[in-house]
Amino acid sequence: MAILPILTAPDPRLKTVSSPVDTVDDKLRQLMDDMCDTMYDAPGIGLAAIQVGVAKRVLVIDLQEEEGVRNPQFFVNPQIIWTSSEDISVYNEGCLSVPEQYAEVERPAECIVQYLDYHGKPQELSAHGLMATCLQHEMDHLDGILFVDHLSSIKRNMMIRKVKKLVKARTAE
Ligand code: GNR
Ligand code: NI
Repeated sequence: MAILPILTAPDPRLKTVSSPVDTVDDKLRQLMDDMCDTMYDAPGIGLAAIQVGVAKRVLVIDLQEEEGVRNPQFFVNPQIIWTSSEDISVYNEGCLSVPEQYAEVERPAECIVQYLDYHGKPQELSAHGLMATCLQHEMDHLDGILFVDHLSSIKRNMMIRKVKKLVKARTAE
């Protein structure tokens, strides 16, 4: 178990297109466990491997709907096979790699995703609400996309500038 450092924008590594995982083995489960610890420590409701510098198509989500009850869900090589085209939702998103910045992002309200679970077993999940938003936010990370990339360049640059300042202030502490 380990808490890993989270990369922040504009770290170029966050723009990496992550590679598919070959096999879900103990080494990968170790990474998933560490990602889980890192997500709870942050705290956040999701984390993609690239946020801790590992360019693999792996993510963990725990919406923490029930207080004090942990329910991490692991997604290896996730693929969105369907998104709603009419039904769009707007959510005030944040990101651990863009700390303390929030903005409304429009995304399909529903999606269906195929993936391998913690044990390498193929699964399919039909998601709506926060789960659908979070899944799409995390899957964007696997393709090197941050939520600020969905905003105007003015808003994006402003947020990146604020993050730089924040990170600089933190390291000066
Ligand atoms: O903790 C997080 N909260 C969140 C809120 C709205 C939409 C997406 C998210 S994911 C974010 C954690 C994170 O940065 N995951 O990549
Ligand atoms: Ni994020």
